[in-house]
Amino acid sequence: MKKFKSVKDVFKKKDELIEGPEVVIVVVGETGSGKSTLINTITGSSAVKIGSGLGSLTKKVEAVKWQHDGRIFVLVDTPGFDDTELSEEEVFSRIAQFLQLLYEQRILVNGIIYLHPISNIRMRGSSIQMLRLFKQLCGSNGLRNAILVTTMWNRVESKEGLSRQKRLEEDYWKPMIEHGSHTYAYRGSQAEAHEIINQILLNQSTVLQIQRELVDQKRKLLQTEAGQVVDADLASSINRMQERLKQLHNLIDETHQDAPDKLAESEINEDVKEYLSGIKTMEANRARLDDDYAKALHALREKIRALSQVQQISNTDALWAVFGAQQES
Ligand SMILES: Nc1nc2c(ncn2[C@@H]2O[C@H](COP(=O)(O)OP(=O)(O)O)[C@@H](O)[C@H]2O)c(=O)[nH]1
Ligand SMILES: [Mg+2]
Repeated sequence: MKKFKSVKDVFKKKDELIEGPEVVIVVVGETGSGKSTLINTITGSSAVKIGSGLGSLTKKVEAVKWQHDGRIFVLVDTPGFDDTELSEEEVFSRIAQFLQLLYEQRILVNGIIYLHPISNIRMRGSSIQMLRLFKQLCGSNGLRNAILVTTMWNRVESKEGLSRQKRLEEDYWKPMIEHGSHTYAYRGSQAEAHEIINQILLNQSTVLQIQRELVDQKRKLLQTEAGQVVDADLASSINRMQERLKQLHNLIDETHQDAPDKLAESEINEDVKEYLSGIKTMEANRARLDDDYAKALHALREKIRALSQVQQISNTDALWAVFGAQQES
């Protein structure tokens, strides 16, 4: 006689992290680093739009389904943290929403690709910041599934590129490599893009640190390690603006004492107004971030639920659909 499963077994089954049928690969990196191009090269299509170099194109987290070698891949395009229109916290929030919804459905991430243009002459402050955020998104376990990929090799002299790559590996990327991240110098061919995919297929799929924090530990967005990085950024931007405001006030005093100049004074006053309103907006955004995140997440969950009911598809397929997954084969 077939025995019923014990309650414990049923629960174990439910909570078990099973490797889904899809291989999930998330692509991140600064705007213009070639994220969308890489995804299109992998799939051999033009599923995602490529930037012209002015401003950024991918505003949303965008999933592309791709069938290859009898497997289904989901390649996830993301906006850069340095987006021209979206704030860093908004981009972070959108990526976190996607990752949270993914893990709520117990879908694990197989690989996370971090793109860095080798054509960048120096590591800019924003690149260092982005790297810091990336490390905290992944956490030390997740970093094993990260591939740090340099792009834009045809924009640098080979020798120079190699010396920059060496510098990255020995310096900025070192802690990540020590945690098991791989590196790849990507010169743009499809064969190389598929090598990156093959490297990812060797990974055991993983839960990223931010997913554990948001879902298992029920932390608020700003209380996650990555959230703390973003919050510190926000705080320092506000500080910088307040410093500038102080300087403007001093300037007004000086202008007033030296030679009262109404025109100069009113111009400075305009600047003061601008800074004040900028500071106010940033402070309000910072205070609202956790609530906005919860609201956006709730709306997305509802959307997924409704779509799965209406179209009679699984929650997972509805999740892909909500994030715009188009089928590329
Ligand atoms: N030279 C060179 N250009 C690239 C490479 N990858 C992308 N591009 C170009 O860089 C620009 C930005 O690429 P895109 O994929 O939209 O970057 P994203 O913002 O990270 O998605 C586009 O004009 C691409 O054609 C590359 O490996 N080498
Ligand atoms: Mg893009």
